[in-house]
Amino acid sequence: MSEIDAKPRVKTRVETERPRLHKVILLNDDYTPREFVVMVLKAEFRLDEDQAYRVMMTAHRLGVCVVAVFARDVAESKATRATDMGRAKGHPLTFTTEPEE
Ligand code: TYC
Repeated sequence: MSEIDAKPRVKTRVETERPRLHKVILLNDDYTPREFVVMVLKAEFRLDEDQAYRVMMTAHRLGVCVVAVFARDVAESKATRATDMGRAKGHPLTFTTEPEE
């Protein structure tokens, strides 16, 4: 038997990156009633009254507010569902998503 160990000594390492989380962002508009925004935030994002009111008022004052972060598919479907809730009542209420840094 040979004394030479011919096993390969090079290990391959696959570099994996954790998928980025995505923010759901609430956009202000001039038409959707405040109470309706609060209702949608409670229904789709499970915020309580106080959290929903604060998020709504932040978007109202600053133009945008991050609602929450999720895996990409969850963020996109929640943003679509929440936006559609407004559209169903004729409101321009809009939620968008963007990846976290
Ligand atoms: N700006 C709206 C109003 O004065 C209320 C509102 C708040 C709408 C936040 C959208 O994301 C929003 N009726």
